[in-house]
Amino acid sequence: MRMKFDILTLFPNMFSSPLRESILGKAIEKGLIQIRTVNIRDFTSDKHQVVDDTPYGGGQGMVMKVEPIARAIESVKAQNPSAWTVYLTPQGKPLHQDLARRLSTQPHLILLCGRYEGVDERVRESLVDEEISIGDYVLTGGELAAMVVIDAVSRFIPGVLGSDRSAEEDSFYNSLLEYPQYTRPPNFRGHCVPEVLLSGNHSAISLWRRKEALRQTSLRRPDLLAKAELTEEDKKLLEEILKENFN
Ligand code: 4FV
Repeated sequence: MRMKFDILTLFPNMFSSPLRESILGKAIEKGLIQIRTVNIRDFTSDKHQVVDDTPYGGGQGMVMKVEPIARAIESVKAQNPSAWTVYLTPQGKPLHQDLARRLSTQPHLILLCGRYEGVDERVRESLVDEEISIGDYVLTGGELAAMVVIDAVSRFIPGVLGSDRSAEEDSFYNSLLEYPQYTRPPNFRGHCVPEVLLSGNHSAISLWRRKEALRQTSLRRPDLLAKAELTEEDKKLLEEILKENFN
């Protein structure tokens, strides 16, 4: 399974290094993912290569023109009509692990990066399949959001995380936060690693990890706990945690 990402942007150089390092860099070398940038300015038709204009009705800032974006999307879809087009915008669906997993089933994603006040509404009406937001804040451009999507989605591609690992084990898997992680030294300035983790008793270790994942989630993201499918054992562990909180 190979996944293709075509990134429509006015700043293709932003993608030169971040996606070439570490796990994603290796995934590209192994041909597991392919990342191409498409410069929207190359699809202007005037000699000044104008990509933005003032908003009808007045107001501050500039709006990205529809024609260059339409031609850019159509140039990619001419090679693959089934490519799925995503516009990164604060008005989009919040990105979360399940959405990233779903997007990873698409063999070819077109990621449209906005700039200025955003794109002409007719782009969203007729050229975009889905809108995604990486968070409730305003960026100067959609490029960083596109990188976040590529990173989160690529982790679901078999072989990207390395043979033994799968994104299925991650945080947010069945929507609990990760349990605490430790490594050598066993004692750092008097702060010791929990005994159970040094015990080699794997059932005790996984029970401890489940309990700590529940504790972290109840403390930091009770909203996630409300959505999690909890087993009877989980509920017993949560009672213990609540008792411990009051002792
Ligand atoms: C954004 C976000 C985001 C809005 C105006 C680009 C900027 C500018 N994209 N999640 N948050 N985009 O802030 O995806 O055009």
